[in-house]
Amino acid sequence: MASTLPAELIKSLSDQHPKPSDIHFQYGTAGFRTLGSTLDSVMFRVGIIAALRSKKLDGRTIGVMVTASHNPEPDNGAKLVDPRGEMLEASWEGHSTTISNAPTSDALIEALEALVQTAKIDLSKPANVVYARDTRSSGPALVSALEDGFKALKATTRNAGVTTTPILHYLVKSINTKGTKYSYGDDSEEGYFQKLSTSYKKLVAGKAVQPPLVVDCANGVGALVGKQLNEYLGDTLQLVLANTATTIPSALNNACGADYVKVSQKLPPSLSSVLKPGQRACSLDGDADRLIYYYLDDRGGFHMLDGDKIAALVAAFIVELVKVAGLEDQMKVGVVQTAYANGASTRYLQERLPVKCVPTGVKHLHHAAERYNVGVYFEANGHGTVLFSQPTLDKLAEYQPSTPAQSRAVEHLVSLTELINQTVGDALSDMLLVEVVLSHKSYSGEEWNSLYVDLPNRLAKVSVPDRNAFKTENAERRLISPTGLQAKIDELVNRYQGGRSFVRPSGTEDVVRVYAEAALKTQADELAMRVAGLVYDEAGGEPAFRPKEFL
Ligand code: 16G
Ligand code: MG
Repeated sequence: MASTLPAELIKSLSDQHPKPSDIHFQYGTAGFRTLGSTLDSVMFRVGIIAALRSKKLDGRTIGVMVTASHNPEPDNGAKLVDPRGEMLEASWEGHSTTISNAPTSDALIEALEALVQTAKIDLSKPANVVYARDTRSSGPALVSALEDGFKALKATTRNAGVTTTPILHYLVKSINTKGTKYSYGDDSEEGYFQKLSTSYKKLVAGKAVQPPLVVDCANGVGALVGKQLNEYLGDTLQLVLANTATTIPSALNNACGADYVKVSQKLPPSLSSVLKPGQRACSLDGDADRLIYYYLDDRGGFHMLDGDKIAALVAAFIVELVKVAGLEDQMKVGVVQTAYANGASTRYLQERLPVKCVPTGVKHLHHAAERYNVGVYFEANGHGTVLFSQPTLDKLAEYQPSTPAQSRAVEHLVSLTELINQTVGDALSDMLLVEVVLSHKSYSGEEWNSLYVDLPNRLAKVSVPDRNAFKTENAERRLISPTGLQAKIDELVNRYQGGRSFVRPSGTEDVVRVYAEAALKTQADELAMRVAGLVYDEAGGEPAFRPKEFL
């Protein structure tokens, strides 16, 4: 290989971004994520890693997103995006962790040299990176550390500014497919808005305009992007944007946003004076890649429509279109869920199409969904999308329908492939998708909600000294370690009608998570509390909830 690493340049820049000696960093489920104030050295190194990853892939453009999603404002993080807009290849997660923990500049250079050797990176190749950040106040300083990393490897870069995670994924794929027959779209924010709004307008043409939709932007970047999308949509759909305070740092994800709604199963208090009974509303998270819908009934009762309900709505709609199009035999639709999927949703879906359960985390769902012709994947927390395989896209393009009904269904399917951001779950794209289905079916929130009745459920978490002591199998539905704990959980679960519960270590926080569902709400709460108690007894942790909550 012709070139070597510019060690002097790396060292002089690295000395300006020393690694804190007392912190061990980890590239987890969603990249690096921790307190923003500790991430300077990590960001510098992420810049280098992104450039090396691009060199490894012959100069194809790699993405870096600076965000901590639904986490509190003081947190921040970085996520690398591979050329097709998907998550970083798993083996590089380990490389990233190793490099982020090299204690000194010299150790960093040694670790980088080792990576160049083991991954067989040709340093003479170009490096291209596109990057963006969310609205967090720690963002600008962290981006400048990231840029020093790019400089250290003399990468060619493009700053996509403040934008959503899904738009960054869209840009990566669009840049890498530009000028090819598989062009994903124009590689600009405008291209994204055009693609989404044009396909939305095609899909709802001739339908009654949906009533205004309240959108809780979590006081994050979704507010900025939602405002622009609103303009592109014009009078085809009115978005009433709420929680748009992007410049008040403490407001981000605070008592609002998709995670707040999903976990607390409550309306964000800020919406209580905005939302009218029967009106649809949805919440995005801090980087706009999750979506949860809800509405209030006439008596003010709150009803949540989470990722499972979105999967049910969307999958049934696509299956119907495929059938009307006469493509049933050639286009197999399947659904991917995780153990968190409500048991009632799994039952509903299994009656209609194949359903697979995989471990938590987008990369697992995404890869499993790629195995279907049309793969619908959603996590209960509202992260998800629909993937159309390349042969499926080709088939849709070539297909000769024989009736007007078939032809309309095929046109709709083609427009759906454009409306849906297939690189990653995208709250705004998913929101338009939901609106399309509601409009086609003339469903109110209440009618959508009645597709199936959620089993009451409860999430709890327990802080433990070592979450790595908890190991799972069968897509996280059973514990294999600590030994004996699963048998105790089984014994408890058997005592509850419709009971189901599982325990898994979190991939993003130093806690163990507990999920429970049962036929009655009080029983789901009690089961979660008891299983959390078992975990606590086993691991000597702290239940991160007050038992009072369960009364
Ligand atoms: C991350 C994952 C999300 C998952 C969540 C689980 C990505 C991009 N995001 O946010 O899919 O649901 O972690 O968190 O993979 P946990 O492991 O702490 O429960
Ligand atoms: Mg997010």
